[in-house]
Amino acid sequence: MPNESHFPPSVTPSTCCYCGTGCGVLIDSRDGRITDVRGDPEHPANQGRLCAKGATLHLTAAPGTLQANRALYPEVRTRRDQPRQRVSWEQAMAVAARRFAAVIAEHGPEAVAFYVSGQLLTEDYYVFNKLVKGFIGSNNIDTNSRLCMSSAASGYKLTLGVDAPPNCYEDIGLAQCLFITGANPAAAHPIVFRRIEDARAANPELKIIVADPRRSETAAIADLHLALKPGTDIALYNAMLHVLLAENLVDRDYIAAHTEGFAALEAIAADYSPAVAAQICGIPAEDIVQAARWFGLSKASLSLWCQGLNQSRHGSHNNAALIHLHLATGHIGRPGAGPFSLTGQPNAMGGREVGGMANLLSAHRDLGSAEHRAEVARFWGVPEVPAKPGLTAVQLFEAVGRGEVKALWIACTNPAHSLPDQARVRAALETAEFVVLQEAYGDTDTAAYADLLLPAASWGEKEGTVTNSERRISRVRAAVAAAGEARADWAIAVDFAHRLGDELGRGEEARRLFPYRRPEAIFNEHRDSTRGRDLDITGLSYGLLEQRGPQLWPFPEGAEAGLPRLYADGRFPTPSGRARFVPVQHQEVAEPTDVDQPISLLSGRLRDQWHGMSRTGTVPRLFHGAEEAVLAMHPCDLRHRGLEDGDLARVSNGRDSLVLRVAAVAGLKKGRAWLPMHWGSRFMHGAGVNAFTGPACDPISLQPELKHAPVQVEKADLPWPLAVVRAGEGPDALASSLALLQRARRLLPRFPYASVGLYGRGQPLVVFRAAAEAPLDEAQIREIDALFDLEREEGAIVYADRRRHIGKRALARDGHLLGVRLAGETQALAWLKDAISDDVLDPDLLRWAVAPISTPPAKLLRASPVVCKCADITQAQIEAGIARGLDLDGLQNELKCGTFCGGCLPEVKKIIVAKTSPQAA
Ligand SMILES: Nc1nc2c(c(=O)[nH]1)N[C@H]1C(S)=C(S)[C@@H](COP(=O)(O)OP(=O)(O)OC[C@H]3O[C@@H](n4cnc5c(=O)[nH]c(N)nc54)[C@H](O)[C@@H]3O)O[C@H]1N2
Ligand SMILES: Nc1nc2c(c(=O)[nH]1)N[C@H]1C(S)=C(S)[C@@H](COP(=O)(O)OP(=O)(O)OC[C@H]3O[C@@H](n4cnc5c(=O)[nH]c(N)nc54)[C@H](O)[C@@H]3O)O[C@H]1N2
Ligand code: SF4
Ligand SMILES: [Mo]
Repeated sequence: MPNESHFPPSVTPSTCCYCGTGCGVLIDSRDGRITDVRGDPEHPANQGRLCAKGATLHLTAAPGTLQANRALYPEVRTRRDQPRQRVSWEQAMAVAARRFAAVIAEHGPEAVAFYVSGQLLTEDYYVFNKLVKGFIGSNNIDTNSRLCMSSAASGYKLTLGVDAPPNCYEDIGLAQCLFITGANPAAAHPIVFRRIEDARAANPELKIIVADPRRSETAAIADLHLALKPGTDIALYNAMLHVLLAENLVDRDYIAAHTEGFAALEAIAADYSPAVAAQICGIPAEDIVQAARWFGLSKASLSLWCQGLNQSRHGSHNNAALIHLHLATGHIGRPGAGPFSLTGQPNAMGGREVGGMANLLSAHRDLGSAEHRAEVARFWGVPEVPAKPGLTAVQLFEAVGRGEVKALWIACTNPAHSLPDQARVRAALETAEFVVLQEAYGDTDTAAYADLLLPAASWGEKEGTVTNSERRISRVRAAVAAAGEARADWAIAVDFAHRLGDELGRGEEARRLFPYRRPEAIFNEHRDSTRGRDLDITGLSYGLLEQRGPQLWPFPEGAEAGLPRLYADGRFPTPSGRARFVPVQHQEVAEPTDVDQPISLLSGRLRDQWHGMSRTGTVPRLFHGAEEAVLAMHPCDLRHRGLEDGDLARVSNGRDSLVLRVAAVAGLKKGRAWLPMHWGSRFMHGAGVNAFTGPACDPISLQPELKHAPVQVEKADLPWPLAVVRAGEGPDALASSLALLQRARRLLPRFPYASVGLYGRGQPLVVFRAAAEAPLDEAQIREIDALFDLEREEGAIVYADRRRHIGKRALARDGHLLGVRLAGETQALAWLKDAISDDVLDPDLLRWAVAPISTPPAKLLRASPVVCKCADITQAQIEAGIARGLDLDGLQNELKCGTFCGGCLPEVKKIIVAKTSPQAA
């Protein structure tokens, strides 16, 4: 739908589809194609800034990329051993409705389930939730937010009464003490992190404390880093409370006037002296005292947290223990003060607002409350909402595995990557009688299990709203038509509801409940459901968002603006109006390390990749920070195992085993390891980190303990390496690379260690790495060369040392290298990637690519260092711009360097000074 605002037709304001920061973007489009993306200077969340993921969104919408990677039309398979076939929407939806209706008729409504996502728009989410709870007659709908925000939601409800982060981003600049715990915003919320850096620069008094078992990018800027043992947060926060009490830094008046339950917690805190907690957490007692003092003495203390607290067997109590510190000191409801949970997905908040989880109902209502169920049933005009809670993510897949849930509908999430205990999840998906996958990308790990694939419209193609971490509702707008035959998620759900109604003989009812023709009608219904609730948005409309831009909730009818800060009056939405302290105690992680599995494995995010990489995995430059899944460990832990930085190690536990490259990282304590969560079976051999994680969940939030798994790490004996670098060719080199990447995936299961990815800021490349127990034979090598299209005779340069089983082959055209295969000895890969991508190998030196030496030729024109990571601009490009007479403005306009996150501006300015000052000559 075209936007109706004051922007010229080719610029569409929308919202970034990645993290919960919720940055506004301006999408440039021409002739129905997205050509560029910029930060929206008017959007309050980012004021024009974008991180590298947001800044490369347009690349993921290039026509060649859409063709190579997107799900473009519906596909169905009638037998599991056959591939899916293309069908019409008519056929696809008929199959879906028939199969679901048959299961419901035979086994009842609880034999079907929906597993959806915090990346759906609010309107999509609303329809799915109503479909299940208001029409199908069960509560079997849960979402990936169960893996993400459910402990934050239950932590807020336990203490403050409702699920509402009480702060806004402005508070970051107003705080005197920032307590960042279990969060790495430098990578996971980069534009929030820019605000933290700005606050640091503007206020020399600001204290930043980071609690994280590893020295993350965020910890690097902290005044105090508490490298606590994984899973020991409650002991740390209780001990901080102990110090606050001992040093009289609590606010007794606030506690007396606005809270209840403090006495019980005070008694518990007495047991958590800094010395006791120091033992549990493995950090110095003085550091705990220092953290408590800074927190208690500052005029305004703000906590920021995310998965380090939530993804825990005691995630709800982790959250409560942290929120206690704010309640005990009165650091809440004031500018710069409060417990501010960062949300992960772009619309995790919207999902919570529409009640899109197995135990929730619309507008922050609870399924457990008969009154709330009756209110929602009345609002929807249905006889009742069933009382029995639905299955939550982990339970749901267990029920699928037991055959209790027979038909499963998955939308906008990739459970064969992101759920814990992958072997069981994948077995469950095999067991299911009928799996529908509603996806924008047709080749995710989950797609392998889909009997029916429904192509979904995605970023840049769909309309609706999302809510970010600070409760701000933004419009998401379409700049172009959906790729192929893809349809908007809400529209698929509405169509399905009508057809299921027909199959069940309830067609009229379905049309009455789901009359929507546009997302705006859904938004309006959702809005009306919030009347009188804590998140009342009855004052909002698409029109108002259009005119006045994104707005914070609550925004009730008649309000002038949303509320930036909740609880300023000290009244809380609990029955007594008081916030609650919860008696929380330290507990062990579900699966502690032991002698057989002595390493505690942590997992999380890298700045430039998004979850299962369906979208970010199509952008070569987003691989530059990390080309493969690398396990970080302390150098001593590696040395004990006979490993060095860059070696291959076998990582295993009772669940599975994977071969990974290791990196020596001194910032990680001994006994801990860190693995990014992004790589799954499409980019490596094996399921990725969730091969190792277990299904234990928090008893209140039912969020699984994804952050911790015990593993063993040993040297892998795979002496025969293989590496292939291959450039894309033809008019759309990226599309050609993506097609090659797809083909290369077939090789992944064949090697005990294998990894594939993209690379390159000039020519896009596919890079494949593998290692084997024995040398590859001729036939294997020929097959690999054929797969990468390296077997052509013309332009081939070969080197073979049969005795040492080393074989290399390069392919060139017109003096330019197109690709190289290295077998038996692969060190040249390190420089070949840049030499091919940047095309900087002198034509007379092509033979160097296969030479039995690993160093690059001296005449290799060295690649210039990247200065602006977001726009991917090198020092040489900036210098060339300056030589052409460009100043900072000119460079920013032409090259876009420094216009996204702004992090490189000091460096760019330095280069300008160096090149333009009189001494520079
Ligand atoms: N680039 C990028 N950004 C993203 C995403 C992405 O995929 N890529 N995903 C988005 C989503 S959905 C989410 S939920 C957020 C997640 O955002 P974050 O939670 O900030 O990111 P993570 O890397 O998952 O974990 C944060 C930190 O928790 C630490 N940690 C682990 N165990 C513990 C513990 O026991 N206690 C404490 N205190 N800390 C611990 C880890 O070492 C890690 O540094 O990121 C969002 N932003
Ligand atoms: N070990 C470990 N595991 C984790 C985590 C961790 O830190 N450690 N983090 C957990 C957390 S916090 C989260 S949020 C999950 C995330 O896990 P997932 O939800 O599995 O992650 P994504 O890869 O983002 O999956 C979203 C899918 O939706 C598709 N998609 C994109 N746009 C659209 C659209 O508009 N419509 C539809 N229908 N599909 C679309 C994408 O192609 C993608 O495949 O992972 C969890 N798993
Ligand atoms: S911080 Fe980056 S990924 Fe997150 S919304 Fe902003 S641009 Fe998108
Ligand atoms: Mo998340």
